[in-house]
Amino acid sequence: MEYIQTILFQIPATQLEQASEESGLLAELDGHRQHLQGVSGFRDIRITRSINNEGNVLVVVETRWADDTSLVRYETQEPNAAAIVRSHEGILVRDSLQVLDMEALRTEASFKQAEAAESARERVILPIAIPLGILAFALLAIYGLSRIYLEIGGEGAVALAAGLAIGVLLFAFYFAANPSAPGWQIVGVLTIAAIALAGGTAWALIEEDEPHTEENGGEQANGEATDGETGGTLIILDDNFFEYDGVQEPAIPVALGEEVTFDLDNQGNGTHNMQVNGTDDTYDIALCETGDDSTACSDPDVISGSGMATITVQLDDPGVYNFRCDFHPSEMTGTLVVE
Ligand SMILES: [Cu+2]
Repeated sequence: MEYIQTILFQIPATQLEQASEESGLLAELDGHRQHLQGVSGFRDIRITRSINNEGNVLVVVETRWADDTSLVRYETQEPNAAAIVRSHEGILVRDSLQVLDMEALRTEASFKQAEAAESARERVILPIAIPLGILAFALLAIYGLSRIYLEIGGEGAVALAAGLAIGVLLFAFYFAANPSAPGWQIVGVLTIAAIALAGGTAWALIEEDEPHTEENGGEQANGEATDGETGGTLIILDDNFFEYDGVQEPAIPVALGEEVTFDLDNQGNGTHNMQVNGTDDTYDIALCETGDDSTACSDPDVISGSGMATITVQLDDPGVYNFRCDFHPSEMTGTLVVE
């Protein structure tokens, strides 16, 4: 906030020369300017004059103060502009002297501060923020899209990629055709794209962490692996063990006489497989081959690290059937229990 004292007075044009002389009113006010520089709270003095309709010279003396205390102190101690003017009362137009104290609503200083802040933002923040934003968006696009494509997989990923490419083309075409399109449209589209991308990435990362049971509808509700329409039940292969329902070297219950398919998820780095033996303890061949009539084998019969496979068994006689990994026959074992 700024406080202003405004002194208005008139001098007849005929007195102007005298007022301008060395010891005249105007010269004295000019000299007062020097004195004010040392006064606390003082900001500025402005002396303006104009000729009015009656041929008198209207003089305005404006002093600006940082606070009202400084202004009050100035007004009550001489020398001050009002006292100087009064000491020359003889040359003034009668009753023309007015002294007004005013309060500034918005100072030029605060205008300048606002302008300075604005230009600092334009000069410094925008040139940094825009490239950083573009970089972040590009990284999100590269990383996020790769996760999303991996999670969707197959034709879905191709369709999504094609859709995105068309979308980007339409976006570029629209803004190329409308160079005067307002900035908020671009920002809006990019913001929506970034939100969708972030959401999709989060979804892909969450999906990735979950075991792949649900996509096959596999259930282990009563602990018994059944098949039919529900699809496969999950067996995890890792370095170097089988895991079923959280248990290693598992004994897996299987329904009698039903065709049962298990999903085999190799979560290890090593190569594994699964071969189910008959009720005797011999495995016919070292590495099982799908289609061999005496053993059930994973399909494919070699599952490299992070790979997936299935195995289908139909066990018509009750009993305990051994299974193993042909690559780690002593470590990786388990049983299918048919009752
Ligand atoms: Cu193995």
